[in-house]
Formats: sequence, C-alpha cells, structure tokens
Amino acid sequence: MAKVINGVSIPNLPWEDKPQGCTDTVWRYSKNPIITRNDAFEANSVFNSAVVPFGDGFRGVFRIDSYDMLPMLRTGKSRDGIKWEISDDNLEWTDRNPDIGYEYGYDPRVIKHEDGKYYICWCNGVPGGHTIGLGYTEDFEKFYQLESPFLVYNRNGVLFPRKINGKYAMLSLPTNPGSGGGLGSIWYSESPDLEYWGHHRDVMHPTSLGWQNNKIGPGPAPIETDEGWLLIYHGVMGSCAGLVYSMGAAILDIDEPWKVKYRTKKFLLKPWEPYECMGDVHTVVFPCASLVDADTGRIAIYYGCADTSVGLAFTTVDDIIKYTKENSL
Ligand code: BMA
Repeated sequence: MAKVINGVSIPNLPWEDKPQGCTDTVWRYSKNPIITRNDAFEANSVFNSAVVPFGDGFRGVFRIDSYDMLPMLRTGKSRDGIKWEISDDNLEWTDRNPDIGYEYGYDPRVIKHEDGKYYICWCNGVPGGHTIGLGYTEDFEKFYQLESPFLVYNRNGVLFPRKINGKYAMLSLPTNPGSGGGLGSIWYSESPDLEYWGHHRDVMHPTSLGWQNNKIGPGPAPIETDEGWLLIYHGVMGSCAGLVYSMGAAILDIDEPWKVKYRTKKFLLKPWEPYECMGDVHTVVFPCASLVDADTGRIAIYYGCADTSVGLAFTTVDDIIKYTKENSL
C-alpha cells in the first residue's frame, strides 16, 4: 500500500465513494459542478482554482473572470470544501512593488510549505506578456507578492511543498504568447531563496500521439509518497474541434524530480460531462488543487470545467499510484 509522506489528517475531506460498477481510477462528484458563477459577485465564470486545509476548514484562491472578462484572483473560505464563500473583491497584495507587475492573474495553485507559509503561484499578466507570479500569505488576510521566478512566457507554476536538496523547487510550463499558447513541456527549477531561480531541468514532454500530444502542464502541488512525488497534470490534444484538456498522473523521483519514473499512457479524466464539454471554452478539465487525507490516502481533486465552473473528483493515493505504474508510457 503506497503511503503519503509529510501529509496531514483531513477528517472533513470532501468525499464520495466510487459509484457501484465504476472501474475508473478517478471518479466525479455526483453533485458537480460545486462552484458556478452564481457563487461569486459579478462572475462570468469561476474555474481553475486552488484550495488548502486551514484551521478546521479550508481556504481557497479562485480564478474569477468578472464582467470585464479580465481574469483575477479572489479568496474564499469553506467549512466543508464544497460550499464556498468567495470574496466580492479581488485579492490585493500588501505593499506591492509595482515594478514586478500584476495586471491580471489566473490559474492559481496554493501550497502549504514546510516553512510554514502558504504560497500562491499563478499565471501573472505583466506588461510584456504572462509569466509565473509568486506570493505568500500566513493568514489569508494579508498577501505579499514576491519577485517573478521566470521571464515571459510561462504558465502553470506549482511549488513543491518542501525544499528538495535544500532548495525551493517549482514545476512550470514555459510556453509561448497568445491565448491557449502553443506547444509546451513541464520543467523543474530551483531556488535557494525564492528570488533567484535556476538549475532548470526538463521533466516531460507531450507525446507524439494521443490525449497529451499538444502540451502538458503541472496541476496541483506534487504529493509526497513512498513511491516518489505523485504529480497530477493536464495533457492537451488537438482535435478538429479545437483543444481538449484531460487529466493524467506521473510519479517523479523523490530526490531528482526531473526524473520521471512512471507516467500515465491513458487519461484519468477527460471532458465527458455536459459541464466539462460546454462553457466558455469547451472540452476542458483542468486540475489545480488536491486535498489529501494522510490517514486514509483519500484524494479530492479540484478541477476547472470548460473554463466556466469548478468540479470535484476523487481517487486514493494507492489506486492512482497503482494505475500509473501499471499503465505507464
Ligand atoms: C490554458 C489556460 C487555462 C485554460 C485553458 C483552456 O492555456 O489559459 O486557464 O483553462 O487554456 O482554455
């Protein structure tokens, strides 16, 4: 049985057992989508959002495209991880250095780091394009922006929850300009101080065929297990109707996470349901967060649905690792 390392107990983890007869490794919550535009003030859409356990409940950073259609970050809180109270105002950075840039923000990831802070990585709109934004909070009241780790263009940054070989470590998707971007792969970078980043290593690339043949990007914070870092990621395929975003998983070496031990040949979740196939951008499932209960190994995955709403899906550490190992590229 695969074990979570450095995990936390989440007795109130949102959960629903696998439906009778379902043979899939990842299954959807029956009441999806859990967050829609009706749950936030003047929201055209709420999607690609991130949550963490906090106190006896949960906190989140949400991507809201408001009535001006500028993607912005807003915070929210929840007691059960399903019903969320989302702030009416956009997230404000305290004492922000305007030279760093923050014109808009989207696709946040939130990580509780072993250093005690909650870090937010997001795709940050800066005057020259978009790159990874990085900031932190200790209380979800005050938020501080740090220097941008990378140059333009980059999306989908996610920190590892602890230092690796004494350094902060991040996965990201260096990419190219334009909505939707072009091809792209997952890269690893490290930093002694969260300011200067280097030692960039390529981790994995799109495949030549199939559901992940166009680009791939890291999803929720990697989960530390005795088999390696479990990474849930998105893979994109070009089709006659446009791009299709699906979910897969990989297991990365624990000390050298740029080395991929296993990676799913088949998708774990692909847009099938109406709320994943119809919306502002059709056929998108886009995982940005997971809650993992270290006691039971249960995982609740939060994913964006068709760039419109947030859905919840479930699996267990044991099942997803077994599947990834047995169905590896
Ligand atoms: C990606 C990002 C995501 C979005 C996806 C599908 O490039 O912009 O925010 O969910 O495209 O539109």
